[in-house]
Amino acid sequence: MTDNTTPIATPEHTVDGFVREFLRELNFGQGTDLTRASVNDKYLAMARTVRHYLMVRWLATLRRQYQLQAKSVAYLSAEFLLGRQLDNALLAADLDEVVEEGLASLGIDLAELREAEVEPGLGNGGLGRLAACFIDSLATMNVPCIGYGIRYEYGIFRQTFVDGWQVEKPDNWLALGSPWEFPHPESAVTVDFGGHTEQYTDESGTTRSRWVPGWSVLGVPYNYMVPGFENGRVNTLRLWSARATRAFDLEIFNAGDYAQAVRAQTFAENISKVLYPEDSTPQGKELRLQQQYFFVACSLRDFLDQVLPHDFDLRNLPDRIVFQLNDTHPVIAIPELMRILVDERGWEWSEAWAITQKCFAYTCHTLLPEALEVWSVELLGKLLPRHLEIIYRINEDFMAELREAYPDDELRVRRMSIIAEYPERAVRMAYLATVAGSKVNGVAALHSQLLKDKVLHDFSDHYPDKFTNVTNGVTPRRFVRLANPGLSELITSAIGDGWVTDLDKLQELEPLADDADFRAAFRQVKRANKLRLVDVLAERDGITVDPDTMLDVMVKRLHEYKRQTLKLLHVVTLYDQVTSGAVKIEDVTPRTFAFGAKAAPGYRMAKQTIGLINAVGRVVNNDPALQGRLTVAFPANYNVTLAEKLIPAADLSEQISLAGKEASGTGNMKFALNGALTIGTDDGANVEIRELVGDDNFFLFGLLEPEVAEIVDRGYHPTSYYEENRSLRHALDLIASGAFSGGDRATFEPIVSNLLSEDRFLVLADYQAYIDAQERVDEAYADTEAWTRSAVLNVARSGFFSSDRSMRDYIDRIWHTHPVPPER
Ligand code: NBG
Repeated sequence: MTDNTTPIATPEHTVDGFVREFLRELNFGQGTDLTRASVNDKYLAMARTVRHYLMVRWLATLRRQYQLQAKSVAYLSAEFLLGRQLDNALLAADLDEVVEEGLASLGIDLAELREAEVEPGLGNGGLGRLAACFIDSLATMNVPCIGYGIRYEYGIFRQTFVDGWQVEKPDNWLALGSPWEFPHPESAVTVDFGGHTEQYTDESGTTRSRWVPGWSVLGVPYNYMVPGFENGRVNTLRLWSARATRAFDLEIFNAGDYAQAVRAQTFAENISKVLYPEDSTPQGKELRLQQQYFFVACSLRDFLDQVLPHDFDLRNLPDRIVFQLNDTHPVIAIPELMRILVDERGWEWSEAWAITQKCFAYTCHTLLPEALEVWSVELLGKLLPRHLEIIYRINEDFMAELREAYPDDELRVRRMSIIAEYPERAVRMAYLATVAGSKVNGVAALHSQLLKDKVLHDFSDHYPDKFTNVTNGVTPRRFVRLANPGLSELITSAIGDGWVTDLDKLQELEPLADDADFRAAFRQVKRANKLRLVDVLAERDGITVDPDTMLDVMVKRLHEYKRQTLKLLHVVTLYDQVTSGAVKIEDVTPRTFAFGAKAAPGYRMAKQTIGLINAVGRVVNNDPALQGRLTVAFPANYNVTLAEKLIPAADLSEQISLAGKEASGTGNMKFALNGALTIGTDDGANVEIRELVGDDNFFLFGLLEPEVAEIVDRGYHPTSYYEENRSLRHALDLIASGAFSGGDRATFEPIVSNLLSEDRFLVLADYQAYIDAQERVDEAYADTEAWTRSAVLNVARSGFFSSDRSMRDYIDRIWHTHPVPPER
């Protein structure tokens, strides 16, 4: 008998094998031939061919998981910022050379096809990219994991500049086909919304509540491969797309209104139409709540009904799964599991609660109070009436528990209520997650400490064992091995290639920091990376960059707390010093200031700041007095693809948030790993980077978190800094004078007056410390050998920031899952 569970064979891992398969895909899959094929045809055929090489592994992984029923992680995340897929797949399957050669033999340039891939921008920034790094690490570490999220039809907007101002364009990433996904419409699940609840009496005479939904939509799963690095494992990422149910439009159609029926379809499909472009500052929009419930309801349904065997006893659920809540976006999964167990399976409340508490863990990603999601009771009750009842019930029990623990402290009990009463009655999702989750973690040591001491202090007091830290990490596959092939080769030639999956091995580079030849080779790699970037920026943006300048980079979302304006004040100060004659241009270190940042479309101050960066850039770049020694480069539409080119070329990494505001940062890690030195505050993961790389190899400046708290408590007066600091005053006056806005004083008035009146993130208080630190940077940079030594030490000492290490920490402290090596 043939083994019908392995019906396919992997194409031959040779140039010929690849070429045959590729041509077959081009002919039979794309329906064209080499003479007629467009670049997109070739790209799609190649991508599908590469997929074939991973398919046997994927099916084997699924089969083995079904047989073993090993405990898995379900990573629930509203965002997965994947970046381009092709190179990662080639790396995982060890195919890059075969494909390059194979294509070349047909007269096709792999580099050209690469550029045809549109990156799936299904995330805003750090949070979504972190999710992508985590699933990469789990696959590489052989840990069973399924990522669950939303297949947004439009990802993060494409940023363009018009006269220096941000204009958003839709990101129609699916327009030319999406070869990395596998749709499964036959496995669609139904998700209900709206309606009301009603009481009824069950067979045993107990009064129970049930949900009578008002409308429903279908969730269609799209599967993506998540290949481990050369280890034979391929995990799954399952993203949900919304469709109208048959009943939905038929009902209306039967009523005779065809146009209305089509509109109904649009209404349903809107749920997965677009990613909300707010980073760290959610807005309480109904559609966003629909998205959140939509994807977790689909995911729970999928896991319980499709992934688990039919006879699975849900009392054992915690042995089989842990649902990791990536921030509060998926927290509605908690009442959803309760509803399934109590309403659909008829469990007792207490039994259901005991199991639910063991199945969830929550990661908090913020310290900004405005970023802690709340949903108004009115909205939640309208959209998910039964879930609201369940949340109330959870809260009732929780309040009773608290009153028993703190009989004389009603104030505290109310403070901790999952339901806020002011300014409107609303559900605090972070509190719900903390009460229900088995663990709560922050994303860097300082952040986790501040969560315990401040944001969730009452809770950490009440549940001391729930709180833990897992410092973020980044995948060395994408951000070193793929993004920086030159450095990868250099490292491998020195210490072998084990570092790709064991990043602590980078420590072995440490002695080479003192080896002049190694340093020279290291500098050569950096220079080659700069030259590559120069080409990319010229081609992509028409920007000219001089590779012989220090590349000083600040790339991240535009947010006041991250303080792009502080960086800008440094640029304006240098400009002022040179143009006023206070400093001779020959004495200025030639620098290119590279910015990359998207602003949330509704965030006015952020958009103003983008306008100001471009305005300062225009003046600085065109001033002959600066002789091209100071340049501002602000390519539009910063994304993962551009990050992979920018980071390896950087000399200086700007991580200058106000202390106590950046939960972790992950860009900071990518720069250090690629040999840039950091100028940074004592914030987020900067703290750990500095501890590891050493004070001599890091430019620390600025107020510490407790100092910030003290100043704010005392009452912060930005004008006093303005009055007392001459160069700060000059810089701000210059902006206010219209020097960067064609003499128009009104254009950037909001930024200046905001800094002078409120300055919520203490830009002015940290200004002088920042300028001083930049002078230390200049001095250090002047000593090329010493600078290179520091850069090498940054690489050698940053192995801790691998997301493989983060995953090990999650496994040890939170998930208690185990690797499952593939069958050999
Ligand atoms: C972001 C933080 C970053 C952190 C990432 C990943 C949100 C809500 N938070 O500091 O601002 O690095 O999460 O943890 O997007």
